[in-house]
Amino acid sequence: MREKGCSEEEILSLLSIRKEKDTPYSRILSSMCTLPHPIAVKAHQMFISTNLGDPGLFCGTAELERMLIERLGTLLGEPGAGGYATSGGTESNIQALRIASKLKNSKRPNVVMPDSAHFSFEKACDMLGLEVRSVPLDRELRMDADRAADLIDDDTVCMVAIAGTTEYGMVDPIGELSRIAAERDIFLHVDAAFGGLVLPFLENAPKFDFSLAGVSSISLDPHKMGMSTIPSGCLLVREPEVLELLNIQTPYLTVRQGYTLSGTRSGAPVAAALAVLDHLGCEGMRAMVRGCMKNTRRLIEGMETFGFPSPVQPDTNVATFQCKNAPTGWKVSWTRQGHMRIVCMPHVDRSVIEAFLKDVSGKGPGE
Ligand code: 0PR
Repeated sequence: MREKGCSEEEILSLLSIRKEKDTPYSRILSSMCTLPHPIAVKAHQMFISTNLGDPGLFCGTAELERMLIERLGTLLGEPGAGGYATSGGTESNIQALRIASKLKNSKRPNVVMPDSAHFSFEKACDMLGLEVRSVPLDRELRMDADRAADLIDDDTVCMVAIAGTTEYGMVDPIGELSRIAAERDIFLHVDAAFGGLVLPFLENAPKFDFSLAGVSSISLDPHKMGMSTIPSGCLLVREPEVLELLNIQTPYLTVRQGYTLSGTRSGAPVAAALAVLDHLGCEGMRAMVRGCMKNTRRLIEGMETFGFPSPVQPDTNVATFQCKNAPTGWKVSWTRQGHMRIVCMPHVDRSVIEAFLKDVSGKGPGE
């Protein structure tokens, strides 16, 4: 660290030089994050110094967190759901598995999850000493429910299903998995980190939420399709009491106990997430999601015309292609099966899609 501080001008110059090295969102087709909505930025700035780690000091911010959980619980079919704001899908998934493990005391606990599960579950299982039982996917890249049922035994503490897979945007057969979970008394965690703010706003979307009796908990990330600021995730549980299983004593805080994984937690992304949901309302969210799905279909149709078919028709706005090379300047990602993957987030608007397709066709700039 330098001995004498330097001017604000110098600092801002140092920062902007680095910022220019970042890829602009207009070229990022691989991310599940997006540009935050302007109302999210305003809300974030207002709450930038708040700490939900000591909620008694920030009662108003804590109220916003409760409002956010209530809005999302209602959206997901259970207005009385419990939950809290996490740093994202990883923390929510870890906490869900902690709850499930504590609910069922097993000496050799295992978790049944699809091959498509996000790598955060690998971290969670490693931390918690849980055996991973991977369920193969069917031809449409959804978890095979029969195979899942076969893998469940007396030591299964949790079954995981995905609503909007990271790589292919698919939704597992959660109705069927919910029936199996209820029948066999297994905790069912739905990872809707991505799809949780897509599916409720789509027509004819498959059911995935608390309206299915067997669903015990849900991860949902406002910093993905909620256009909130980073880091913004939420864990929701059907029965609020199960959160208390994670309680530890916090003697010198304004509250005596806490169940969150993080200690210090910014209230800024919480305010931002709530601001976007209330500002857009269901109507605005529907329009945003409809636009993303329309762009996804346009991209798939365009790529097919150029001879790059999609391996699946996605349930959400994640498009994948049998295509080996991306045109220069674009940031796409690749699935484990080697497909090109493009997430049609709100910043990937129609003009971005058309510019990308133009470059794929070889008629773009630089050709
Ligand atoms: N569950 C699902 C279904 C996810 O897709 C993700 C992340 C997580 C959980 C974990 O969420 P957090 O990263 O918030 O903890 N999915 C994206 C992915 O791995 C995250 C991402 C975002 C990656 C932007 C790259 C990127 O540029 O693809």
